[in-house]
Amino acid sequence: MISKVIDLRSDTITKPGQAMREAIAHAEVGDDVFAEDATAKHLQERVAALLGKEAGLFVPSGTMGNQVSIKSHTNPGDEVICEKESHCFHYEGGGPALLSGVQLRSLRGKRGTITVEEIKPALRPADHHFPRSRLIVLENTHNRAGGAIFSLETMANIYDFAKSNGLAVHLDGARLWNAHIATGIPLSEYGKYVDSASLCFSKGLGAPVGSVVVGSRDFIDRAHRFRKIFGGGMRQIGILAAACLFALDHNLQRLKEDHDNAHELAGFLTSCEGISVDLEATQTNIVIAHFEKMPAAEFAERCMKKNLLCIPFSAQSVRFVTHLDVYRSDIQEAMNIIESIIKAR
Ligand code: TLP
Repeated sequence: MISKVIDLRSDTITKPGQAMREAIAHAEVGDDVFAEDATAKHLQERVAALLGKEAGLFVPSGTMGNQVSIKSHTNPGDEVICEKESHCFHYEGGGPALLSGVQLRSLRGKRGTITVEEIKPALRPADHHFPRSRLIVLENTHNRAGGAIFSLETMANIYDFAKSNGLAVHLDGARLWNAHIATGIPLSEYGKYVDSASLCFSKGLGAPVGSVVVGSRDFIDRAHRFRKIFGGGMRQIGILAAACLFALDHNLQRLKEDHDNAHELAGFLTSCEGISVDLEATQTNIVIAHFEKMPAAEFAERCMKKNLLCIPFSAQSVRFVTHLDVYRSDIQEAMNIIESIIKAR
């Protein structure tokens, strides 16, 4: 018998089930470049309302969501403050330099969080020698910090500081849904302390494609133009937006299961000799395990041979992500596999 592959590489790997495919099949569509796609409009309005913002814009990916936002907030030569481990700094191919002509000022945070105390000294003086500090990008939940949640209070302090210093705040909220479910804090509360946010549907919510950027009407007008320029103006996108609407209706509340599964796995991993996990950072669906004795690549390779997939995240750390195609029984099996690998060494 071929055993199931337990794929914990990312929550992006989920496949749409039958009911989501039905929703896609029945979507009302139109040419979205002519703003005629009713399903996309509905999704954009709904996400904007959830975040308490005036308008929303469907984009094909989280990366494009961040990049059109950075472009819409800045001018070439500006400086953007972000956290050292943030997605826009690490994983977006140098997009801010390439597409917006801005330089990133990355600050060493703690568990993905930066504070006003850390941002203050990084602010550039108003002097023509310096770039213009223009934008702060936050990430909630924080991918490389193991799904850690950025506290609302810290976000509020940063927003106040940004407003008194003429800066905008963008939130990479690819997994803000997870922060919302884990804390019970309404999305609209998070929305209060940012000028724009990008939320993904292709991660924990399980849709095949799509993110929505939200902000003021003016901001979304600018973002719309840059989406077109970046090649993200698409036509009958209602078939994608329908999957996102389905995901909102059916897959949001269940994120708690993913968080419980991640906690179960994290607890087990810390009990293994030579493995540690920052349990305080493990607040949602991501677990980053640090290996004292085995290179991460070797561990991931051994797991793969036993049909357990995970991603080496650095030389000594591995990332596991739980999602809707992973059940508690799979987590149990994953723990058995990991135990056997550790014992065999
Ligand atoms: N993250 C992916 C990889 O790129 C690492 C993953 O598997 O986690 N913001 C955050 C916080 C993200 O984690 C990601 C994707 C994105 C933005 C970009 O989203 P996409 O992949 O839709 O461009």
